Amino acid sequence: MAFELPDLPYAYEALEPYMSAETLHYHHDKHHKAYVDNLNKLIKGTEFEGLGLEEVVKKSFGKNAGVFNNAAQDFNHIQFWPWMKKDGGGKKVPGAILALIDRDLGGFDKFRNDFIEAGKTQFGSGWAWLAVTKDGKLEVSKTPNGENPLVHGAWPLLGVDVWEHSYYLDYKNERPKYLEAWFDHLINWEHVEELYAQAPGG
Ligand code: MN3
Repeated sequence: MAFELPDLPYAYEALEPYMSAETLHYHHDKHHKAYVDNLNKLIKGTEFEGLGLEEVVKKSFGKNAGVFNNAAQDFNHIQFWPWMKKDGGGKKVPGAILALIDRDLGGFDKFRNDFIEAGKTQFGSGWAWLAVTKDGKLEVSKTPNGENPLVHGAWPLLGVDVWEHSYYLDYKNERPKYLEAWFDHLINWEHVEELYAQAPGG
C-alpha cells in the first residue's frame, strides 16, 4: 500500500499570524507531498515496499539515501502538523511532561532556551528535537536534513522544522524569531503527551 499525504489537522489560516496560510500551502501541499510521492516511487519493487514508515526510516538510514531522506521527512512532517495548534505554546505543558523536563532538562526555562538554541545553531536545513532516549530520559538535540531521533535509538516527542521552507515567507532570514514564536504560540503540548505515551518501552 502506498504512503499517503495526511490532511492538515486544522484550517490553513489557523496558525496565523505566527505561521501563514501561504507557508502552510507550500509546506504541506508542495514540500510534504513531494516527499510522499518520491518515497512511493523510490520504494517500488525494493525491500522497503510494504514496510511501515518507521521501519523504512530505520532500515534505510545509512543504506539508501534517497529512500531515507524522503521517508524520514514524511515521518517528521506527519508529526510536525499536529505539533502545532491555534493558541498553543507557552507554559501550558501537561504536568507529567513538565515533571520530566524538571527532572532531566533543568526546568522549563532552560529547556525552552536549549531547544531554541538547538534550532538556531543547526547549520543549514534540519530539525531541533525533544526526544526520549531508550533509557527513558528526555534530551534536546538537533539533526541535519531529514535525520531524526529514531535513527539514534530515541523516540521524538517534539520537533521543529528549521528548513527555510518552514519560515522564509513569514520571517525571511530571521530563524530565531520563527523559533521563539513557534515555541511560545504554536506548540501543541497534548500531542507531545500522546507521543510520550506511545514511546517504545515507555
Ligand atoms: Mn519541512
